[in-house]
Amino acid sequence: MARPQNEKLENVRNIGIMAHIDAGKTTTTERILYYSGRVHRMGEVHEGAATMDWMEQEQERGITITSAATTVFWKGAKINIIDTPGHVDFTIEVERSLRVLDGSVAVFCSVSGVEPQSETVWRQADKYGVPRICFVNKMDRVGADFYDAIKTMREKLHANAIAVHCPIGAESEFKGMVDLVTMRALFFHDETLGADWEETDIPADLLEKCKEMRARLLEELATVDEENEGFMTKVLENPEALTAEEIHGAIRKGVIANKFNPVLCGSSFKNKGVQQLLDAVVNWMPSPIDRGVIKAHDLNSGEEILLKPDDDSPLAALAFKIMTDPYVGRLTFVRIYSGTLTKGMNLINSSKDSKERISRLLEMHANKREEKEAFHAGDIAACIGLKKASTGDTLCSPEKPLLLEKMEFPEPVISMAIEPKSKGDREKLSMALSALSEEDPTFRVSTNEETGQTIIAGMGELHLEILHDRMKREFSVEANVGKPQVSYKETITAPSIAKTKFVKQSGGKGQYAHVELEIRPNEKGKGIEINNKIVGGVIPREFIAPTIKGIEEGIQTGVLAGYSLVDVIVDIVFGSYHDVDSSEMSFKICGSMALKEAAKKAKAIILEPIMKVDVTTPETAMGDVIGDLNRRRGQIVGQESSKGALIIHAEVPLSEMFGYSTQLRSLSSGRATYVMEPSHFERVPTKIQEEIIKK
Ligand SMILES: Nc1nc2c(ncn2[C@@H]2O[C@H](COP(=O)(O)OP(=O)(O)OP(=O)(O)O)[C@@H](O)[C@H]2O)c(=O)[nH]1
Ligand SMILES: [Mg+2]
Repeated sequence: MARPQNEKLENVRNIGIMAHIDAGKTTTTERILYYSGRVHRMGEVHEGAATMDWMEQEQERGITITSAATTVFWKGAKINIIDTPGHVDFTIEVERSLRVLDGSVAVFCSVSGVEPQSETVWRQADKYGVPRICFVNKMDRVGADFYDAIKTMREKLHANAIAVHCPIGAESEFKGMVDLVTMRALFFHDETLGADWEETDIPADLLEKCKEMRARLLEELATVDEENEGFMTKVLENPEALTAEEIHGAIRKGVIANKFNPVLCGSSFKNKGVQQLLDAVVNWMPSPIDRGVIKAHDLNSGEEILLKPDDDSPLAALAFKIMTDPYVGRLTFVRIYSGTLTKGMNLINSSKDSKERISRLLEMHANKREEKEAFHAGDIAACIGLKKASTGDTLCSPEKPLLLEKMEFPEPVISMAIEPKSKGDREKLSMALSALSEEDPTFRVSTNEETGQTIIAGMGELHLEILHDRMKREFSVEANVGKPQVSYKETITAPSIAKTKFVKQSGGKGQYAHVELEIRPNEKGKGIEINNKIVGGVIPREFIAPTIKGIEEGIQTGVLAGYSLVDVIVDIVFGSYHDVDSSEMSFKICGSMALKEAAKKAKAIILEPIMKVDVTTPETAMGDVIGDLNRRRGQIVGQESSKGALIIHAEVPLSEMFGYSTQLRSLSSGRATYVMEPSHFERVPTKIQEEIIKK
């Protein structure tokens, strides 16, 4: 099925909007919907009316919880936009979006500049090499300082952040901006909600400043693209002669090469600068072609291949989000890297080795949808009909099975027990838990072996609170939850082996399974790897999957204190079976026993989540704050002063952070604040490990 003309690949932009909480991502996206004609009324976040924040909980709390995708058309380009949440508990939404996007708009508040979560999302974008443009929002707020915001980007993010706008006025006097490429001033009309603006010469009092800023911009562009001698010569000899096209070309090149971050200004709430941001996305952000080829593993030849974003190439799509939609059921969002996806198509889910069929295809506008016959390379599509696909799975055609690079998910750090309020809720609860954990790879459900309790784990208290609330509203389940606890992990520190037999003879058909495993520590953060190294069919093929299932179950419950194991490599190396007595069940049990036996001998240890904590405090309370962090086993990793306050950066075990807000308030007479987010897992001190095991 041919691609529509206005959706030519070079005109497609897949972008994300990311920032610290409350920077104005959703408000900006709402304005984009309005100006591009997608909606005819502006939805305001604080009135609970934002189109993008469509979940009830989002509207009530005025925050984004789940990333939402939408598509708009602007100046001949098709822009797929994903609005992400800023709250740290929902970091997976940013992570999975960055994995499938080609570019990103980083939004900053003009008053605070770079905030802790801006740093986190910036690093995430670095990890995926996603090109970024910067938007300094909220120029209308008291204390707005465009130049200071840029300074913090350069210092804290090491971004090559250079202004392409010069704001006209600030705070309540913010009127618009000078475009440093065209050297024209833009004044927005409040009467038409910013839909119109007037273009004039640069006001006399800003002319000198704009000339300087433009010179700085051109100079930087010349160094970013040293190969373009023509550009460099013009910048040096006759900058006036440079055309807007030439400058746009240089900016685009710098952005796509990840060497340059143009900075725009505006106020989404006051309807200023959003159309210019859209122009920037079209002019400077990469199309899927610019992002180039991506790697895949060809399952027929076993070789690595490179995929071009080409409609006629073999299909390769990555599932990056599962959503249960109240109207259409299970939706799987995919990014198509190559090939064409059509309605009714039969597919292979190569990550799960299963067959799937697409029954319908949808283009999403927040939670509204438009039915489509086909999607093409470079597109983002919502599919209905996929039963088994989960986040990170590869979908491809049966003729050419291939596997895209895996997605990595952070481990949950907080857990709590959950139980149905009544017998009637029991079944509904387990359905709700499985649906919610399918949507969210950072939400895990397990059973405590000793107590039989169901345990849910997630990225923070807000995360679990929202999920608990969703169970009630979307699945009508009443459940009681326990106190939040630290979600520890276990791992091994030495290699070991197990030779395990599971034999039961009690008259009639018995049980027989024999599994030998070799296990060893995996690299930190690399997760679990289970390899089948059986040769000569000593364990027959049909018993391998149950054996792996058993091993996975063993991994779930660990060996020291019931916490799941991480970062372990397991090789299944040998075994035997019995013609009559062996069954899938006996191999599953044996796999689990063998794993536990091996792990017990492999010097297991307990790991605890360490939080990155940033405390902003008046200098007078500094000593007390640091002393207190030290008592909490915290490590101070840095400090800086910012606008008369001191920011202390520390790493502190999560187990020591319960009740911190109350303590911090009393240490600083209510003047200090803090934010924290999960950083990594670390071995707990021996004494504490003993206490955890005793409990
Ligand atoms: N003064 C002013 N307020 C703004 C501006 N943009 C957004 N806001 C307000 O800031 C608050 C947060 O805006 P959102 O758009 O929800 O921010 P967000 O980045 O999507 O927040 P999360 O999704 O929760 O991380 C809302 O009350 C907005 O009305 C702006 O340009 N100026
Ligand atoms: Mg939002």
